[in-house]
Amino acid sequence: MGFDDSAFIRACRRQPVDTVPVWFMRQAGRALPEYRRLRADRPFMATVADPEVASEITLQPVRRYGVDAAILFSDIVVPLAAIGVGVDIVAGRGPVVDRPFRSGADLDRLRPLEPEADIPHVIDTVKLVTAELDVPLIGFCGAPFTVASYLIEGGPSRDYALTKSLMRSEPELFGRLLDRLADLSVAFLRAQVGAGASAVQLFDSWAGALSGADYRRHVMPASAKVLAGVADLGVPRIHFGVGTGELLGLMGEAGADVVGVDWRIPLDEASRRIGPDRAVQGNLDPALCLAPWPVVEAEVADILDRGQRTPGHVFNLGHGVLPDTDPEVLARVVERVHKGPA
Ligand code: 1CP
Repeated sequence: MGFDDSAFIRACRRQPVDTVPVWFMRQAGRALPEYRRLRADRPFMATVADPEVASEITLQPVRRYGVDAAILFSDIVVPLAAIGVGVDIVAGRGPVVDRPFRSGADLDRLRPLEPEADIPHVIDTVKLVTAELDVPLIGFCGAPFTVASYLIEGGPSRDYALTKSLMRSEPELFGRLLDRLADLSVAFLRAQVGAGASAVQLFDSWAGALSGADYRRHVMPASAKVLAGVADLGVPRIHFGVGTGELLGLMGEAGADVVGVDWRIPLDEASRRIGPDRAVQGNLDPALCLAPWPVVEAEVADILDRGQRTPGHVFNLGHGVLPDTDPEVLARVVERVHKGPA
């Protein structure tokens, strides 16, 4: 692997670094005018399916911000679409599923992913990107629970009522669904690493909606299966969720090398909950990036300071870049992070 000595990979492995590495979730996207220009008349899924355009979008934030890692331009529902589940990304809303998951019969619609046949464009995009990049590329997938929430709810949800109801009323079926989604995610991640990605992130964005007990019993086994399913590849595995203060220890136990942390909990306290054997990633509130620079700067400095009291720190936001963010502010955040703790 060519990036073993990069700050990003070293921090993920809890090795000493000269400068704290930084990247941003959703760094490719609507905050960038050059992204909006490329997307102007292209539907999301068509953009993902075009390796020339998808690779350009992946590279844009690396050029603009000077971040220490790129993340593939794709989406957590791309593998579902690739196996024939009717799902589209609707502008201003997110993933919308034609026929939501309701019963055991719907399991048959979730066949295994065959990457060479089903997602050749993703493999080609990774190859194009990694040929250009001088920083590591992060591959990613959705965690089984978060992907299941879209399948069951039919789209974005506030309360995950149908998902939680199925989880508790038909735990066996829910477990089989998550197990299938885990297989899909493993195949998706392995294809990305096989084509050149140097790290992976498992996005369990909505796991914070669960209690620790429900997470441990109904969700953790499938996420652990995904993380174990790529362990032999030797690339760092980042495990991220939002509102997961009560779940951080379990998310580490699920098998991650790095646990992503949102802004609701101080980074050093998060690390204490996660334990000494894992690095942490985070945790600037993306909303603060819209505040005047002195506010942002003070927060970045505080996070860097707390990061020194963790076994390894990758600087990031606590969730994705908000569309109204001034790209200039993110560039300044990168510069400030690279200057290091006071
Ligand atoms: O720069 C990057 O981070 C790379 C690209 C990326 C990633 C990692 C996209 C592009 N999507 C994702 C993952 C993803 N998709 C997650 C996990 C990360 C997170 O929590 O933000 C989730 C929950 C989704 C689902 C999704 N796709 C949503 C959220 C809807 C909800 O439930 O609130 C949305 C809006 C999308 C569409 C999407 N995916 C990516 C982009 C740039 C967009 C917006 C496209 C558009 O509006 O035109």
